[in-house]
Amino acid sequence: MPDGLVSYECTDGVAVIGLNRPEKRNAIDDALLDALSAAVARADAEAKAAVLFGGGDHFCAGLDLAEHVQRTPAQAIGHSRRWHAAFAAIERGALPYVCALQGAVVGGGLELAAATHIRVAEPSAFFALPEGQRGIFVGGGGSVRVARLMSAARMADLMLTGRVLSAEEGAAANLVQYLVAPGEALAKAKALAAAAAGNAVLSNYAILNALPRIQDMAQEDGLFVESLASALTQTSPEAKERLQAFLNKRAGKIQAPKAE
Ligand code: 1HE
Repeated sequence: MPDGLVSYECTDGVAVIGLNRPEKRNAIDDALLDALSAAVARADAEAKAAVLFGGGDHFCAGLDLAEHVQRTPAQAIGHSRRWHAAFAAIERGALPYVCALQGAVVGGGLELAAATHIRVAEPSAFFALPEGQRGIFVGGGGSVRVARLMSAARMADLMLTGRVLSAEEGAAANLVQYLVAPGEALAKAKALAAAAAGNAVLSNYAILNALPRIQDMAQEDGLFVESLASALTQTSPEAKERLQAFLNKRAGKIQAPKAE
């Protein structure tokens, strides 16, 4: 895919998708959303994991406000539903997504990051939800995904007061799993995606699609679905081979983390 609003490359089963509108801080307009959806569909067809990053100094400034100011309420509903569909293809597809964050991760940018499965941030990353200040509400799935990550109480604090979280505060609030040195987020995200791409396909599918749904279930239902997912992953010849590889000492052992 040529480097238009979204860049795309795929190497060794890892698709790398870049928001490429740095002059507008990667603000998401309809054209960028379409390009992102096309890249996600292409990754689905040819990759085993994916990385999402923002070109320039900022991951994403959220919704393109210049376009949004023109929308009627009816158009705003349709627009929000289009974002939901686009982000659901990331969150509940078959590919693990890792995103690399720097600079602004705000509004719809945070909603997009929350649709990925692992978030890696550089010290420059900051998190905000300025929808209240702009007179609108989240519409890209944030009231579900961001609230579940950081809690509705913390999210309300950001939205009501305009509070901006630093990278470290974002990590403490569960928005970030990995904090890395300046300039290292993309490389770390690629390494994590490569690790996830090495897993069995059905295991990854269950991790992305069963695990989050089980959180929405009653305990007994969740345990039942867990057993079904466990049985499903076992049907794969890959599972037998991987288990046998460990038993035959062909697979690596788990290593304790190295002391800092
Ligand atoms: C934009 C946008 C945008 C920048 N829509 N054009 N999001 C926000 O409220 C965030 C608004 N943006 C900012 O606060 C700042 O731009 C940043 C902190 C992200 C970056 O600051 P800076 O100094 O690097 O850039 P800048 O000079 O503010 O912006 C550069 C250009 O990008 C400028 O356009 P130009 O033609 O004057 O050069 C800005 O107007 C443009 N730009 N952000 C449109 N968001 C599904 S619901 C989701 C709801 C939301 O996402 S609400 C949050 C929206």
